[in-house]
Amino acid sequence: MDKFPSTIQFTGLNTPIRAEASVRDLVVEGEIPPEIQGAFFRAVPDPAHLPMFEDDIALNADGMIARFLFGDGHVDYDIRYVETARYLAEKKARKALFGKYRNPFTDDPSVEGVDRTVSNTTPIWHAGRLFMTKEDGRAYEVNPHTLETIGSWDYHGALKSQTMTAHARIDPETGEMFFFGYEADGLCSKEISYCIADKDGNLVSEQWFEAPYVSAMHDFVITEKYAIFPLFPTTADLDRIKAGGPHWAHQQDLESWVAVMPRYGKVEDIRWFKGRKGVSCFHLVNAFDDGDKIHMELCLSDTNAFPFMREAGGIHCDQSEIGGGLIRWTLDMSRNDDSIAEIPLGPPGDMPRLRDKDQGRPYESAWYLSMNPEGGPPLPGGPVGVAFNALLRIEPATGRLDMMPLGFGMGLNEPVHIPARDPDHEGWLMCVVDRQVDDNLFESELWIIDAGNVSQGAVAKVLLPIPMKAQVHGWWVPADQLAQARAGK
Ligand code: V55
Ligand code: FE
Repeated sequence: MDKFPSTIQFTGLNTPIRAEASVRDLVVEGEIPPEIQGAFFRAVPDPAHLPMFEDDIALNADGMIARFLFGDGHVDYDIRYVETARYLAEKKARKALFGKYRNPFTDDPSVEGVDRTVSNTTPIWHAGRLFMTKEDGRAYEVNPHTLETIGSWDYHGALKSQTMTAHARIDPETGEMFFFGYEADGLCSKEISYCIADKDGNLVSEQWFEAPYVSAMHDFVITEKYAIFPLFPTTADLDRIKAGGPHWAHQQDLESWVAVMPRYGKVEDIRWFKGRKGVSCFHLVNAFDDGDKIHMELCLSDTNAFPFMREAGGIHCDQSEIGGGLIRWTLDMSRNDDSIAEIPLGPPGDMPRLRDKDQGRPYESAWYLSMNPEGGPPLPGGPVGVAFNALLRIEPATGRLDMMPLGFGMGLNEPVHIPARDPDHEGWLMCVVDRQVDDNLFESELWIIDAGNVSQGAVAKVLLPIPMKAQVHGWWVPADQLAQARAGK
């Protein structure tokens, strides 16, 4: 291959940029609220080399860690590759050696046994350390000050699971981090690990249980009482993978499941609830206890949102035809049946953002990305292939919905939430907004939005002088926590 493929996975907002860069003193339009002091870390998949296969996908690209650093009226930007074992092996060879997404049988034989995770999904901050995560492997620790990679993270040798989710949940009161890993002991294993790290970052619990099928378990939720693991029927098959095929295929006629256990309990006490057939969900907003009931809010769709996961399962439909919405599932722990009650809360969308303090608790509002019916055709890019063009604020208890619609030719990436000092103020959201200016040419800005008043639009915009490739997830770290960080000391 002598050029990047001309598919959606490598064009539009997915156009490889590959530049490690630093820009100081970005130009700001409007006034950044002075209480915004800290770092907005972003995970950006960007292939360092031409891929081995023409049909490669954005989820398979090397992870870059980007940071917008806010302090004393200045905003600086940095982006660096996460130097995974895979990145370093390919850097040395000056070409791709790892083949298809999550298929080691397509790799160059020279890298057999080398950790093939790409750390491209979520920057996670816990106990003064920054991690870059990808659900097919362990996290990599990154120095939050220099963005240098420190190395693969195994909790000082304590972690047995070979994988760790990109969606950990941190309890706002105890400071514990709850997480899991699927395919915990190898490719296509049904083993799921469930782990707790204490507020100081020590692994204090790791238990394993078996899934009914190997599922692409992207996210999970906690409440004050429970840990809750939803499984949707996008499944892996070792024979298919050995034959060089795709890791995942969606199965429209298979049930979804929800595994529930006391969050400090034993995996032997797991109760399984049965969900609708064929549905798919990558992200949940939150979950909380309500007496004996558990409510959980999911960005649910009728089928898998990723075209290549649908097509591998023989499902052919247009992206715009997929139904779904923000849905509440309720499980009744006092009843002796495995059914799930369901009510709609909002229009289809994804990339939800919750205030950190609301994790696992009843909450008044949250935000997610959706489509503006008047925004014109969506910008091409991102892992699914189309960018969202509206930001929604929802109040699950009242049903109130507010929208920040974007105009024609614009798209946005997942926001982070920054709490305000004033307890009556909902805080701020910050997200990169892209605008198409020419054929395959985009300009981006970082928008700061009043979280309680999204329909008003941005209160300040940071102008970005270099192109931004589509982000996956982000994380906000306040300045005082950064200053106390261990790494780099
Ligand atoms: C997702 C993202 C991934 C992945 C699997 O958003 C699922 C869903 C960025 O990588 O590998
Ligand atoms: Fe995700």
